[in-house]
Amino acid sequence: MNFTRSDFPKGFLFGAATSAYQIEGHAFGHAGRTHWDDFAATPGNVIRAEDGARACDHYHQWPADLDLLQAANFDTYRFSTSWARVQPEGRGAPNPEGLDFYDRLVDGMLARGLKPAATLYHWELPSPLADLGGWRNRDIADRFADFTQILMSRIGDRLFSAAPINEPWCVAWLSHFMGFHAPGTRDIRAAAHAMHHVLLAHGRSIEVMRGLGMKNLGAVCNFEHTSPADASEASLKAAATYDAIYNRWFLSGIFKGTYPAEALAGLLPHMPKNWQDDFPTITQKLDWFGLNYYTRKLIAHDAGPWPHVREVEGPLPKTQVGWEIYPEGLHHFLTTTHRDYTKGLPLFITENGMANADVVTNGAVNDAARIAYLDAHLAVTRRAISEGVPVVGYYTWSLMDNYEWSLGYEKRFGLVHVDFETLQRTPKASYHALARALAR
Ligand code: IFM
Repeated sequence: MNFTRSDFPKGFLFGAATSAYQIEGHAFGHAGRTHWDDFAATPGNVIRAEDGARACDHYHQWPADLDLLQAANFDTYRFSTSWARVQPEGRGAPNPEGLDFYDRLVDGMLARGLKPAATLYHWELPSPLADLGGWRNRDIADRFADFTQILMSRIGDRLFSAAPINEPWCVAWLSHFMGFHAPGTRDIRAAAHAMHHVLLAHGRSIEVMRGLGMKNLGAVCNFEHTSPADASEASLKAAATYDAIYNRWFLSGIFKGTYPAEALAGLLPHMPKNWQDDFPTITQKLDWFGLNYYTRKLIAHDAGPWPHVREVEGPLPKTQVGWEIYPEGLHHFLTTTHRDYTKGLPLFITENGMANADVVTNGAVNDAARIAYLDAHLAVTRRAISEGVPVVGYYTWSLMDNYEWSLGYEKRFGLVHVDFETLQRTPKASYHALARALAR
């Protein structure tokens, strides 16, 4: 790595991130069924129909996984909690084993000097709630508030930070308009409802956590740098629409109490009733904001129906999932988020990393490409800090290879290699490089 801890401001936090369904093993501990189990069981949705039943078996192997975080000299660990593990039916009686698991996990982090950074929802919606319409149904916000109350009454007293929902764009747009993630819906009305309800649920959850006296509450959104693929007026407009749906909808909702005009141009007729009345709940005060950033997109005009957007393949080097490597995009979002929306609120980079076709050779994994990727993104982070952007921490995605949703287990984002036959963990060169850079 081309940096050490001392190149960052004192107190800057380094961590790694994971999520519940991607690592835990959902078949264990009497967790309830989730819409990802259903989506994966439907032919054509997920490579080889793989699901999160066993994943990395973190449910049993968590002490060793936390040891890996500690040995890498991380300060903090961003993990998520499974709604269906805590409330198998999505409402009603909690599962004591689920609550005990997260209780032990948080204590395990504290025992190792790791600050627990929790995200309540990272996509595994309990199936019984999906049956009721899931994110299309306004009631989900109240059910999510109940889940927040149950879980945070148990672990909220020991968390460093908490955020309700990971990447609302994926929860709403990717899953209800594009249909690439569970529930695999392709319906503009469902998408418009989900785009709003996900923010309403965010607001209700923040209200509950404030009510419990919790501190350091934030939100985590994902961003894709967007440029027009050509100089035509139509492609400029298409790129602005893409940017509004992907990057500005959630920021505007949370920090301005409005939605961008370019997105409402298509979604307005499909919005839930009286949606404007929910902004007092959605715009709850936050203590920090988290950005997940990986790549950029080139967007051209598409002649089909609204939103008239088409992705065009770009020329930059790509990761194992075909995403262009474009660190400047991270600098762009750090500066514009601070300038236009968060205005001084501490910012975290809550996810950043790359998929690479890593193989174990003689017990080692040489992922030089990942080291370069992390280095380049941390360099633009330092630049943003030197320009006055209040970035206070960086989490890399991910601690270990895991279930990459509809791409199954073959795309590897981890600092630690996981053999999905034996579940053996092998720290990669990037893990060792980070551990050296972060040595205290
Ligand atoms: O694996 C995902 C994660 O669940 C959410 N953010 C992006 C990662 C890589 O695709």
